[in-house]
Amino acid sequence: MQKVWLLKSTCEKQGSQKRLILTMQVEEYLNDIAEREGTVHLTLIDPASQSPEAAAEIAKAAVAGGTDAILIGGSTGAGGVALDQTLIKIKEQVDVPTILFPGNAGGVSTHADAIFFMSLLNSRDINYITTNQVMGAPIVYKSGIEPISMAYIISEPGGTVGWVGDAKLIPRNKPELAAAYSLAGKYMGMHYTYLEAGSGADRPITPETIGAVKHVLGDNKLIVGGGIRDGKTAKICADAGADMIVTGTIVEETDDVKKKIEEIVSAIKK
Ligand code: 1GP
Repeated sequence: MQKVWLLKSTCEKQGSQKRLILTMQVEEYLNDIAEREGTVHLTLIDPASQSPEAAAEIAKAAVAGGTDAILIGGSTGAGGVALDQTLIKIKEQVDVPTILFPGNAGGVSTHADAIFFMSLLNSRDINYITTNQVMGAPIVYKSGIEPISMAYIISEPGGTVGWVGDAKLIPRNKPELAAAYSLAGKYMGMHYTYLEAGSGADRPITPETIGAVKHVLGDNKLIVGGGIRDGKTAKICADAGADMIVTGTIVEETDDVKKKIEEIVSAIKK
């Protein structure tokens, strides 16, 4: 089935009410895929890891492999000109949504379609819980990019983002702690929950933790990322309750992005 998705801003420029009716906002687009296809696949591209042109080639191959949207962000060096140029080049090559996954307020760019507007709930540092959000919110407001509210929770091993975000890492064998944080995020009105093991983690979030979190979230969507490198692992996470799977490191490591993404996507879709 063709994915009907068109930017609201594009529609407004066209001034067409009819097109507006056909428009899906990014959150609705993701939720729709989760319902129809079982699981969403998101490809994470860090603007600090390659040139904007190389990032655009990765995005194009990932979309050819079946990814549903491109996440753009990173913990260090992922803002400014590199971020803007990466988004511009990616948008020249693909028509799936581009979603910011910011490490701080510097990770906001007006060139994206949406932003995971997230709070790192298990940080010890107020900067990652509310202060960066306060700094970034006016930019999001003025740009018109779509904010998608999200609870961000980092589990062991946590990687760079765990260190940068000063996270009180959820122990791998304590699913009830991850569930309690997720429930708190849901009760505070966050639509999405992202369980993060850290980019390049040697192991992903456990199925027990994913299952415990999804159990309390109910219809709220659960994103799982960090350390997912093959279709089999992605399927274990999806079967445990993940509505969306994020992979990033594999597109930096593989020689054949399209084939690798196809492997993951075919394992997690109905
Ligand atoms: C990192 O969860 C994402 O924020 C992706 O992790 O790079 O290990 O795929 P990987």
